[in-house]
Amino acid sequence: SSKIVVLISGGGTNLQAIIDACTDSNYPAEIVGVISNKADAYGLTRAKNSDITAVALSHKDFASREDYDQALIKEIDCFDADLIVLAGFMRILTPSFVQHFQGKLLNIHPSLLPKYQGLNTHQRAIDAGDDVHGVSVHFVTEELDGGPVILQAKVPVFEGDTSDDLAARVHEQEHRIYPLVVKWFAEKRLNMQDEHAVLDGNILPISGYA
Ligand code: 3YE
Repeated sequence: SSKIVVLISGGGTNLQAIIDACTDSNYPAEIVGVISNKADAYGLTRAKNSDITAVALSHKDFASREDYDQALIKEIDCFDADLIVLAGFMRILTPSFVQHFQGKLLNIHPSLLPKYQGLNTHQRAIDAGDDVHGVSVHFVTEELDGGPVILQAKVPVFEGDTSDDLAARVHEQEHRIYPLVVKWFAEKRLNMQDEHAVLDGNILPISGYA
């Protein structure tokens, strides 16, 4: 089965969704390692609870972003991973990192990209008066949140929603669509071809999968 390394910075609820998916014997992937740039991330405990190798690699122990990303490359290469999944990993990756893992890096971003790249996406959707919001899984390229979109899920925005209300609604969708996209990749049905995500030979995103 395909070997996945998951990168986190925090609680790791998307990590847990993928761990749970992997417990199905028909699921075509296994998590071989979890790496956090924060030593106290609860996601590291989730990994250990499931007997997955958990590594803390703090960016604060390195002199530069380039040095940190080189150390991260070394660490990931030890796992011989087929796929690197960013799950609440809050670091901008250097061009050399992205090039090293070209086409093997996924991220999940809490907006309907290309809307609301960057941070505070739920509050920004509320402030804009959007009545639809959502989440995107995309391939990672050098441009932050700018890589080709693979799959999106939409949620309604209701009157009076707080950012936390909306975040909770979006999280439910994250936990559904991220394991699905990882499955496609593990089945070798999904790849990045120049600036497009391609599933079974079709350019994405196609609505109706999730
Ligand atoms: N890197 C590239 N392309 C991408 N990283 C992520 C997606 C993605 C990527 O598509 N090249 C927060 C925004 C980052 C931020 O500025 N972080 C700081 C560190 C903050 C901290 O350590 O607390 C930084 O300098 O990186 C994943 C999402 C990254 C969000």
